[in-house]
Amino acid sequence: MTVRVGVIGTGAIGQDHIRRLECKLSGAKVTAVTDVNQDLARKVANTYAKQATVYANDRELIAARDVDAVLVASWGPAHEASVLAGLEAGKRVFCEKPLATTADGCMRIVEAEMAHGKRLVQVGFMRRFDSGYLQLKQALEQELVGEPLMVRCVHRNVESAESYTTDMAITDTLIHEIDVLHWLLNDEYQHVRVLYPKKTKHALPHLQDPQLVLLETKKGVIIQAEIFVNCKYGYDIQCEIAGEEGVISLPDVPAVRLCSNGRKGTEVLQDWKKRFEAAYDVELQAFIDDGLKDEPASGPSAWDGYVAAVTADACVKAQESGREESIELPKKPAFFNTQQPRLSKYRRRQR
Ligand code: NAI
Ligand code: ISE
Repeated sequence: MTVRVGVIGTGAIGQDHIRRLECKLSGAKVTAVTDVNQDLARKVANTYAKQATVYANDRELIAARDVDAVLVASWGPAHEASVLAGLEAGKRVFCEKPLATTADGCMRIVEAEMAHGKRLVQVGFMRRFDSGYLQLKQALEQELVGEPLMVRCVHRNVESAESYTTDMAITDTLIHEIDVLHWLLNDEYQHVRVLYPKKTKHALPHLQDPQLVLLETKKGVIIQAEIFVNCKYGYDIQCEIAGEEGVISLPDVPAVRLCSNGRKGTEVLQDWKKRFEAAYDVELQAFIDDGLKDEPASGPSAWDGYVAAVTADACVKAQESGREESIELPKKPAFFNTQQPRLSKYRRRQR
């Protein structure tokens, strides 16, 4: 059996996902694509998915009889409408982050999915499938460092586009830390503060860069997250958790060690694409496998998308107020209590 996928948005990550569905993963076929830039959609179909039909818009693609599942990789503001239309048609939906650009929008998706009665949505929070984060999760579950007390993480990009604004440090960049850290710690956020260190000369006048986000969880863990999107030297993701009995950190990205011209070192990745390549493969295979088995979606849920949006809103408020802001969430509906499958399953796949 094959899950026939329709892809909405054929830009950077849309193309990557089409390629992995067609060439790397099993049990999937891209049968349809669309993009508001129709020339791009045709070009991408012609390059990576020759048998796919190019549709004029998301509605026509979602309605197509040979589309079992929809992959939303358009711009954030377009996500909500496509996800809701997918759910209305009873189709499985994989949606890149953000699930929707507002917490209310995410809640509308949560409610639509619950009304449908079966989990069909997976959000593209791929770090939960990354082998480094999975090892951290296992170490915490095995209590290797005892109770976690503090987390220090770093999210650095070489440079940001002109269109990148101060709030996007939260909604586009920190959003990955927001999702992965509460999952890792099995905890909930309570308060946030944002500090602006001295601004780098490499940031455009409208952008505050770097930023330090201080999140406090209900169990009292303090997370210090640095967002620095014009760091110049590379794409760098770090995470260190200090517990009562020791410290654990994300493993280094494997890279050749070069000794030359009196120096010893390794290259640093220049963008996000390679850093989480294996995690993107595994998250999408999990989505396809759920479809093949006709099981409820088991990856990051619409509720996780909602939690991320509520937390991001509080972080943006804290950016603007300069004060500590509260993060308040309603109780998680039992509908979303299904667990992500055993960690070992994903780790085996990434070896
Ligand atoms: P992009 O700008 O390269 O591509 C977006 C594409 O969507 C464009 O080709 C645009 O024409 C198309 N589009 C916009 N509105 C549309 C609509 N209503 N219907 C159909 N097509 C539409 O952007 P990129 O980098 O591919 O990002 C896409 C999404 O994926 C964003 O939400 C972004 O946050 C997310 N993303 C996630 C990453 C991850 O690590 N999980 C990494 C990069 C992006
Ligand atoms: C991008 O939008 C992503 O989602 C990447 O995963 C992230 O690390 C990068 O900083 C963002 O620009």
